[in-house]
Amino acid sequence: MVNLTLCKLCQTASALTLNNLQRSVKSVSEQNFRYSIKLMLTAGRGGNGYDRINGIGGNGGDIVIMSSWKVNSLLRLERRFRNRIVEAPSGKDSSILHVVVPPADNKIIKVPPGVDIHDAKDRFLIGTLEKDLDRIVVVKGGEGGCLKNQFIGQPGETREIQLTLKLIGDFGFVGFPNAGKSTLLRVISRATPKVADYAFTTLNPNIGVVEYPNSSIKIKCTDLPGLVEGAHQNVGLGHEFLRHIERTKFLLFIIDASGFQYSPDKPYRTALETLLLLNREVELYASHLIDKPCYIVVTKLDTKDAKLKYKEFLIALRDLLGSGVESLPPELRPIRFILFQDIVPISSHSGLNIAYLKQRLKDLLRDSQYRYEKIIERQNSLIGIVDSKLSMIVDNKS
Ligand SMILES: Nc1nc2c(ncn2[C@@H]2O[C@H](COP(=O)(O)OP(=O)(O)OP(=O)(O)O)[C@@H](O)[C@H]2O)c(=O)[nH]1
Ligand SMILES: [Mg+2]
Repeated sequence: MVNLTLCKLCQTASALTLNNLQRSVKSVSEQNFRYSIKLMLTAGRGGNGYDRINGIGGNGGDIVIMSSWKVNSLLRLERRFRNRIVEAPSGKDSSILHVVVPPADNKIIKVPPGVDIHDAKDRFLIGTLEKDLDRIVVVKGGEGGCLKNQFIGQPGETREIQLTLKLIGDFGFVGFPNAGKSTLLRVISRATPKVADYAFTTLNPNIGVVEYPNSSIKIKCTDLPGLVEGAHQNVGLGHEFLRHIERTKFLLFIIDASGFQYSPDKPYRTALETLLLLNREVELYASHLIDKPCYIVVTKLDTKDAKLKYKEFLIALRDLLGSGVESLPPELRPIRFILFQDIVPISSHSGLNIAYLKQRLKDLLRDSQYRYEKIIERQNSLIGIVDSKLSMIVDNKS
C-alpha cells in the first residue's frame, strides 16, 4: 500500500518538474486566494425632503463590513465587485404619500474573521474584525433632506479602503505533499478539499471549521499546500506556500509514518527526517514561525508496518533530543527545535485518535491564553512528551 503510494507519487512527481510546478502553481494560486483587496466605497445619498409639507427624505444606506465564519477568503469580494466599487442605496425622496421616508438599506460586505480594515490613502487602521458577526460601519449614508439642510439630501461618505486578511486559521497544517493533510481536514470538519494519491493536490489553503457537540467552540483549521525541500529558497513555489503559515496561530506538523520520497532521484526521508526538514524549511523562511505552539501528527497508522515505523520514529526522536542535534548532517539539523506539545498518531481512514486530536486542538487553544513563557518552559519537557508516547505503545494504548 505504502509502496504503491510512493510509486504513484514518484511517477507523477517525475512528470512534473519543479519548474513546471512553479509555473502552474503560480497561475492557479494567484487566481484562487487573496490576502488583500482595495475597495472604493460610497455610501448612499440622502433622499430630498419636501419643503411645503415639511417632509423628510430617507437617509442614504451605510456600508458595513461584517465578519462571518461562513466566508473563507477575500476572493469572493473580488468576484462580486469586479471594478472594486461598492455603493450603498440612496434614500428615497419625501412625497405626499411618504412624508417621512425610512432610511435606505445598508450595504453589508461579508469578510472572514481576522480582517484589518485600513484607509487606503492615509494607511491608518479603521478597525479589525476578529470574531463571527463583528461589524464596522465604514462609510455613513448621507442625511435625508430636512429643514436643517434646506430639504436637500446630503451625499454619502466616500472612502477607499484596504482589507487585509491577517489570519486564515487557528491551526495551519504543515507537511510534505501526500502526507494526508487534506484527508485529515475532511475528517475533522465539513470541508471537502480534494484528496489524491499524488503530490501537490492542494495548491491553495483550504479552510475547515472543527465543531464540538454541546459547545459553541469552533476551531478553524487550514490545510496548506505541501512543502518540498528547499521551500525556504522558493523551490516548488515555497515562499508562496510558506507565506500562508504566517497567518495561522498554531501549527500541526503532519508527517506520514512511512516517510516521504518526492521523486526517484530524490532521497527517501524517514518520518523523523521529514519532521527535521519541515522544521528547517519553516525556520529558514522566518525564524519566529518556529515558536508557534504546535503538535506533531503522524498519519496513516492503518498502513502496513506503520505502527512499527511510528515506534521507530519516537525512539529516534528520543535519542536525538537526548544527545543533541549536532550529530545530524547540516541539511537536517534544526537551528531551534519546534516546541511541540504533543505527538498524536492518527489514521484518517480508520478514525484512530481523531477524537483525541480534536480534543487536543481545543486544549492548545485554551492553553494559548497563558503567557508565552509557559510555552518556552515546555521546551524542556519535549523528552518527557516522547517518553510518555513510547510508554503508551508498550501499554498498547495508542
Ligand atoms: N491508508 C491511509 N491513507 C491515507 C490516510 N490519509 C491520507 N491518505 C491517503 O494519502 C494520499 C494523500 O492524501 P492527501 O490528503 O491528498 O495528502 P496531502 O497532504 O493533502 O497532499 P498535498 O495536497 O499534495 O500536499 C491519498 O491517497 C489519501 O487517501 C490515512 O489515514 N490512511
Ligand atoms: Mg492536500
